[in-house]
Amino acid sequence: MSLLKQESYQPLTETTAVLLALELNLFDEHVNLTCKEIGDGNLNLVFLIFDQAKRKSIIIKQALPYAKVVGESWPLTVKRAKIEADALTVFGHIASEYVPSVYYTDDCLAVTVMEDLSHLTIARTGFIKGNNYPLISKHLGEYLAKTLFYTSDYALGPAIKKEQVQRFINPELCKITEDLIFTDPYYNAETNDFEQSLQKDVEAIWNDDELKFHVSVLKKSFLTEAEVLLHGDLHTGSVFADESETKVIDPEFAFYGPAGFDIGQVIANLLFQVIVSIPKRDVFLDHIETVWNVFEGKFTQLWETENKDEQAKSKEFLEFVLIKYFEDALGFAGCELIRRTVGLAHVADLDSIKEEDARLKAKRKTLALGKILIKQRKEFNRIASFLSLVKDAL
Ligand code: SR1
Ligand code: MG
Repeated sequence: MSLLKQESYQPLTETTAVLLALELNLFDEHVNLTCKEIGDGNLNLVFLIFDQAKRKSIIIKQALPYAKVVGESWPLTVKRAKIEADALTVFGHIASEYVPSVYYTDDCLAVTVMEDLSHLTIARTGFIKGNNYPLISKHLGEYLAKTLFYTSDYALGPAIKKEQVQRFINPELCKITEDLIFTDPYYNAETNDFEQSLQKDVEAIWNDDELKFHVSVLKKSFLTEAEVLLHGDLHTGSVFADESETKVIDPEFAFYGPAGFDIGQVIANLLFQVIVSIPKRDVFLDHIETVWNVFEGKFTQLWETENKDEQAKSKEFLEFVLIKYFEDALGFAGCELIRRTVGLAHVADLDSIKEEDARLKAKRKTLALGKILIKQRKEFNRIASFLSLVKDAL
């Protein structure tokens, strides 16, 4: 049976995933392959296929026609597999050192066959275990600068950029973000999921009109500002790392949106460790500072040397753009902090704290910091003043 000749979607099993790998000639004939479904994300199947004899392995990722985290009652098309494959290709050209290699994609089966990164660890998991990845923030700063500059009007020119905007229209996954990040946590939505003991804290959010105004402003930016091609879900579960290497995976939420969104997700997901990991607080504050400083330095260099818009090259305009990205990033980071505490999709940094009092304390700090970032994002236009606020607030 040929999986490649089929013209209809079917979910793979560990057996059919091996057949697909063989049919693609990614391993020698008659090889003995093992396969394990290892997906632990919210949406997809992930098969690790391994040739024990040659110690060679690949990943086959397949989109399911529903959100795995909820089940078949939340249908989704599998179009996101094409968005992810296309985004991996674009980001791979721009920042190959930080993106897994793609070997094959199939829009009908909704699969992406790619490099196995199991020699690395998911950054969130490593951080929770107490590992530090000294280069991760430098790498993420560079990744952000390259992907956010090279996909912008200033690198592509407006005509090609508009073609790219069209290619990456991603309404289904944008709706997930619009609902889960910008809408549901701010009213008594069915999708919300928070601890009973936080009821009063969450109600205070629902009743905070000033906060909801600012979230609407940020949501408007997410809905309407097609600045750059975003990864769209750049949390520490989308990053593999070790001491020397960093790879960004899973760009199925990619679309043209405000640059500060990806930066803000990185900052927020490092802030979870600032909040929960008291002995290592300074390590993660330093990581945040490095992400921004490396991003700013590299983005400035690209802006000055590769900008196609002569008029936009002025120092004043670059400063205006960077301040906007920074303020947006803090606002989006605040939204990420709140939604991971109140909304449907949580993070293990907080939920894995076993002792109830400590966990609730961490979640209350997360909510408080989230509110400050959203409401006061325009008050700190420098990374140092932002970091000193974080230290004071915690
Ligand atoms: C239904 S999907 C829930 C969350 O998982 C993804 O990784 C995104 O963060 C999304 O918000
Ligand atoms: Mg993902």
